[in-house]
Amino acid sequence: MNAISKEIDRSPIAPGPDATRLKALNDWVAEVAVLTGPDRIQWCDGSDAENKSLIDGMLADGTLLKLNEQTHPNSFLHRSDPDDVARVEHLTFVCTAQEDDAGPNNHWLAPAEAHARMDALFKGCMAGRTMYVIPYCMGPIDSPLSRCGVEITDSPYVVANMRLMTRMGAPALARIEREGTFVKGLHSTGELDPERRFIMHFPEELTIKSFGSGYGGNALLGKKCHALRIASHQARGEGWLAEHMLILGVENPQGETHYIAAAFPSACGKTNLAMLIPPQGYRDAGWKVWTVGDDICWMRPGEDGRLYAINPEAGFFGVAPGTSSKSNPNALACLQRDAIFTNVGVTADNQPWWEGLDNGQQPATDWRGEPYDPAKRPAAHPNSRFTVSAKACPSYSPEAENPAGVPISAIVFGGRRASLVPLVFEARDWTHGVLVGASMGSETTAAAAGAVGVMRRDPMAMKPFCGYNFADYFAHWLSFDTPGANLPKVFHVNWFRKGDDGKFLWPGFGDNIRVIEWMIGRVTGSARAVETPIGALPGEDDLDLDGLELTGEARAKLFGYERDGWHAELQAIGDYLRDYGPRMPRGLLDEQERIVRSLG
Ligand code: OXD
Ligand code: MN
Repeated sequence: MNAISKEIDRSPIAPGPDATRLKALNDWVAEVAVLTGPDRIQWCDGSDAENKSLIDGMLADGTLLKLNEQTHPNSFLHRSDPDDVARVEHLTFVCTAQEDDAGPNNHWLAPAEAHARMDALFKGCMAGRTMYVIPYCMGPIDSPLSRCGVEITDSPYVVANMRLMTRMGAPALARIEREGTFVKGLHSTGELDPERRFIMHFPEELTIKSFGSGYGGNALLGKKCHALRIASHQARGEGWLAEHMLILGVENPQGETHYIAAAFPSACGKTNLAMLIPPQGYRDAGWKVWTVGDDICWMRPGEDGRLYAINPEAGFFGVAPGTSSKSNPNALACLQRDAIFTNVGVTADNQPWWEGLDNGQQPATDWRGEPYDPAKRPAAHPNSRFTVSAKACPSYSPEAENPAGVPISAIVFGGRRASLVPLVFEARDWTHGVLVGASMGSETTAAAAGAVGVMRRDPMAMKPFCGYNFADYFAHWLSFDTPGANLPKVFHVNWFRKGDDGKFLWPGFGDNIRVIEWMIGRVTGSARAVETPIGALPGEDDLDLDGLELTGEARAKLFGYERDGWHAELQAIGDYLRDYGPRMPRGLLDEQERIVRSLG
């Protein structure tokens, strides 16, 4: 460990025994130490001993509470500040030199002004605290698709979570020293004052500054800030894609595995889909699902023209409420040990508890540490989370560690749409697929502060995460359609269609394999579909619905296409795209107009 005294604040920090030989990194750490004035600096090596001492410290000061060691060995509960439980999109900025480069989809500040504002917040903020330096690698440590970063933080909770969510410590530092470049992420919890909270991105400088929040999406800088906002910008310049997508492998009874990347907005079931367990009949027939990732996907064309994907993360930061033996038995299996829970309730014997958990236990204490009273608040916050290593997942794919990535056969877009949108349809070609992704809509969820259940456009589920102008982003997507490209088929799904009684019409969860089987059939050419102006839909008989009881209303709405509703939807999509002005690619507008014409 590298303890330094306060005097160092006034003179450049000499690299300690654990510091790096990379001058750019030493210089940056020294500069941040002068600005923030910590009592100590700790370079994190990712070792078990380091983790243990951090956990012990957090148990001693109450940052973590130990859960029942018999039922949940080595697992902990963190209760966050009640005003710091979700991402804060209104306080998240993309600071490019030109405002138009950030686009209407982002909040923008000029870089100089943003740095000045952030540096004023950071000034002296680590006095009395330890400053942790976390080298991390997003993606398998030996993959050419991976990228590295260094997060400086004053939160040991962030260090413990980054250890589960990224490849962190000595091997990452070795790669950073070899490559010489890294994303710089500076984070402080500050006073957790919502009035003094900002998450700022400087994609042109590969820099992130986040102040005033300890919540995952705002504070674990490898995740949304680096792997999506900064990486999407970087990917545009380098010819790849950084996406808010899960990746799963589907093995069919013939033993062939197809990989699917699927974009859904936050808290719309990505983790459940990534860990799907097929119904008994499918399992008996030999179907298996392999989990590669549940939230982020980096893809680039390989030599054969296919897109190859890695999951840049090493763990899951999943939404706890609703996770049950029905919705996601694999997630429950991951959570038996070595997990960090944030803002869940606890039982009288200190087991984690959340709404929807079907294990026969009852909560005694809610997420704020008060006696559970359902009239007052739920036991678990709706955006309460678990953090756990991906390696703990029974369905974790060995291919997730493949440095070459996995070849993608299908891209799926989906949102929460109570009406209009059928269960599944296939885009006609890549350009239509890009339009389908660009026009995605979904009802908002508790993953971000603000109203829940409001329908908004969330293109490719990237509204909160695209680090540049959406018009340029759509153009970048379109640019993959080159001669020699062998691109995935593109689909749209809607697991959330409701009937007139307000209830979901599709059972979802494990039964989603029925839809996936059809998609794979479309990829291999064995499944039939009905062509419509909005894309190719399965007829009821084209999907295996054996054992499901679907009403007439359900069948009509899940497999039907409502011309008038789609006409209005396509007009609204056109208005949305045109709002971006002249940067919107003509190819996408032409595609929208083509569909309007074919709707008649
Ligand atoms: C997440 C999110 O945490 O999308 O993955 O908010
Ligand atoms: Mn997400």
